[in-house]
Amino acid sequence: MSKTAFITGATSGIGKATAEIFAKNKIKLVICGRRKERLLDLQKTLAKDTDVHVLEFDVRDKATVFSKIQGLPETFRNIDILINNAGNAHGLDPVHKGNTEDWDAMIDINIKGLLYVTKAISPNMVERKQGQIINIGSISAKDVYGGGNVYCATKHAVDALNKGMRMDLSAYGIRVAAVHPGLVDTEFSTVRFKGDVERADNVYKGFTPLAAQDIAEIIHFVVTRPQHVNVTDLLVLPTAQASGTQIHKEF
Ligand code: NDP
Ligand code: 8X3
Repeated sequence: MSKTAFITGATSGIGKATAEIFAKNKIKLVICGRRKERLLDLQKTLAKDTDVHVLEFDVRDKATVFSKIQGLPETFRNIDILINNAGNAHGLDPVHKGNTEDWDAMIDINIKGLLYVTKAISPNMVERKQGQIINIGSISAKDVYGGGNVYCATKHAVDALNKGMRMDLSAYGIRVAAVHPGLVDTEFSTVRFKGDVERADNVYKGFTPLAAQDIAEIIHFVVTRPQHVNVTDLLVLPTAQASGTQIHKEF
């Protein structure tokens, strides 16, 4: 019987690439995000390979997160794989110049949103004694760079939650793991720099960054290990990136 995966942040980047590779491998999908048109387009593309249900919501909206997940149709209600991927950086300001709205957005999306979705889905996994949760962290969960203050703090929180969730859920046969990417060329920097595409493109110049597909393939590897194998914590960097702060660029 095919598994069902629930992917947050499936409208672009890592989440979308993961949906694509899961679909090719006949995993049923619930794809989520705020941009409904993109979700519907993706549903149309992937429907040739698997069953896809679209769920449009903002992970910050607690009531909607719970009502949408509780309202899933019967055939999509038992989630086997949760990919906690939705998230972004907002701004790169030093702390004394920080924009408190950016801070709220990152804390509310990257930490609280991930928790709401997990709380809405994990009780069913516990009841069925079956499930796998992949939390998308970051090199910023392990390292910190100037201007990364609050974003890095949210990803350090994801790292801690990943360990804590595993402690809470392993007794029920539920696998919890984190994949921590380095620089991946997605819409991430465009969001961080509030639509300044030129500044965003510069982040990925002078070296070969990871592509969303690189991370999606690794996520697929993790979820296809046998039940007794839990790949708990994976840091995946572009070869040119040695740490959160050291990237070898050539122009
Ligand atoms: P993208 O900007 O391409 O994708 C972000 C996704 O998150 C989108 O689908 C977006 O959907 C969704 N999202 C953002 N805010 C919300 C919200 N409030 N409610 C619901 N969905 C939301 O970036 P990436 O693919 O790169 O990022 C995915 C994850 O990977 C993030 O957690 C990020 O922190 C992490 N990461 C990224 C790295 C990189 O270098 N790119 C490196 C390490 C980690 P929509 O806007 O439609 O709601
Ligand atoms: C995204 C990678 O280095 O911009 O988490 O924080 S980085």
